[in-house]
Amino acid sequence: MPSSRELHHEDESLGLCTAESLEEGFTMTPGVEKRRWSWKLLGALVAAPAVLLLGRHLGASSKAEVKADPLMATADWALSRDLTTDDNQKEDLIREAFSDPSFMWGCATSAYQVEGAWNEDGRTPSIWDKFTHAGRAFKGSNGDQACDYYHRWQEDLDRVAQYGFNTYRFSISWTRVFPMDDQKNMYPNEKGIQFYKNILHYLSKKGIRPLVTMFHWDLPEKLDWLDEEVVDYFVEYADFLLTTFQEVDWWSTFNEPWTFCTMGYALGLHAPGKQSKYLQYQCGHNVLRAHARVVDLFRRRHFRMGMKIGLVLNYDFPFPKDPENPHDVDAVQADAVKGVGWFADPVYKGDYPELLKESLGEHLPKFTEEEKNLLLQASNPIYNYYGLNTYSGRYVEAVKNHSTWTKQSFWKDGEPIGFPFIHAWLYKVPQEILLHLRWVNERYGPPSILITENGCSDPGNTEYEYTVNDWHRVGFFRDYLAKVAEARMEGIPVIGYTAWALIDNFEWADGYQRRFGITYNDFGNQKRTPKKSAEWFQGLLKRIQV
Ligand code: GBH
Repeated sequence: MPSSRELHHEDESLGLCTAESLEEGFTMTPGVEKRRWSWKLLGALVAAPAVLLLGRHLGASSKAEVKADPLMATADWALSRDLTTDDNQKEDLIREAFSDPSFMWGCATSAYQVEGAWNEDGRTPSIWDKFTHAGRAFKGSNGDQACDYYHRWQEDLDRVAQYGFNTYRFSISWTRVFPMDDQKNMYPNEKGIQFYKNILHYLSKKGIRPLVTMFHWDLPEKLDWLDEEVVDYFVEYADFLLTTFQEVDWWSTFNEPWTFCTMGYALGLHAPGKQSKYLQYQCGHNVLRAHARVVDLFRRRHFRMGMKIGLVLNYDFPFPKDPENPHDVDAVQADAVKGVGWFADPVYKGDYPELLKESLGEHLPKFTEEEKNLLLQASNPIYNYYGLNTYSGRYVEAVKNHSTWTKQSFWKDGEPIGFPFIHAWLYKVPQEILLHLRWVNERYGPPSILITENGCSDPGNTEYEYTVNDWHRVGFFRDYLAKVAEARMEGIPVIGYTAWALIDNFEWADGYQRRFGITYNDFGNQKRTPKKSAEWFQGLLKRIQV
């Protein structure tokens, strides 16, 4: 991999990724560098309308070369959009809006997705070991080795530093540090603890702030989110973490309860693989109880000034399928209340939203008065932040003009809502992050918002050359960040942004077929290569002087 000096040298041409370079990501024609430079020069000289025309022309002339790509029809559509705005202006905007040196710039991983070493040094199995060993992930893949980060973490953290980030988000593997025996007793595991101690020590040496997730889906195999006892177990585990890792100031309890409850208990596509109509609400209920109790414990026993604890919620903000239809417009609100409000209303308002109560009736569990009070404490502005994960945009429509029965889709009139990275769910819609931030800010007024995940996979093509020259990802980050910049300028308290992910990793049910990293990983020999997007971040962060 290039040394930091090589990267530094190269980044001179990287901070400024033009529309054409993005286009090159799709065409893969040689001579990228030269054309990019001339484009840059041109861009500096001509006015916006001329740029636009030229861009269109370039887009059209490259059509023949990319015919073979099945994504071309839509890629062309997405590019014509990208070419209508000036990338340099976006980067100027980003630099201006994020000049505050205390802004947290980071990248992220999660334990099961990168660590491997699934049965080493006393780690006991989690529901994801069980699920993948039963062959439930893509092509029977699993996280047994993953990125072998358990043994290679140091070179990976060197990269976090080299790229210029001041923050690193990762999760702790519950059963590595606090395994469970056959009688369901949990006990500290020295070797597992040491692994994270080493990481924390190394990060502190490098001046990188750790942002630690207690739970990113790898539940001990013997537990189940449907049983109430899981709440006590989680509180005991969290108490152990807060006691053992006092060097950590920034915590989050859960990553994406919507996802692990819905995918794990309604759709059955994630561990533990159950399918049902309503069990996800039982899961969510126990997660919320556990969250409230852990924050209470944090407040009473572990809090020092400057410490933070939050919940990380995912959502992709929708657009009305027919903006002229008021029912579709209302459907957007209903969708957001059902998607975000399911978890955020209890934390910021002390109970589930009325809409959810009405539509689910007896299928939605109820909080006791005591639980409601405890939940409200979880959003105390002294330590609370809102952790926001977001990726895609969607259309929603009201079914039979009934705004609370919503249906989602990604296409309209034969066109996708944005460039499709994963047809099932990931489309590039930068505007959604702005609408999403506004909605969260207005409804909950959190003291601060931390964007804990944002990023994209490769759009189908996983060849090495294409994957490493990931201009599509540069374009994704740049466009979303420009929207976050707008949000900052509107006064929305976004205090950090951590890109998903530091490195290509085990993408849950999708196995290794989806690469979300800014660092390429060869899963055969575990050799890492920084992608263009990593170099782009490095250039950007150098200019902002993080
Ligand atoms: C995040 O989830 C996770 O936190 C992270 O671990 C993961 O690597 C990353 O995103 C990339 O996926 O398969 O059509 O049923 C993002 C939210 C919610 C997106 C569930 C995918 C499944 C859609 N995810 N969704 S589908």
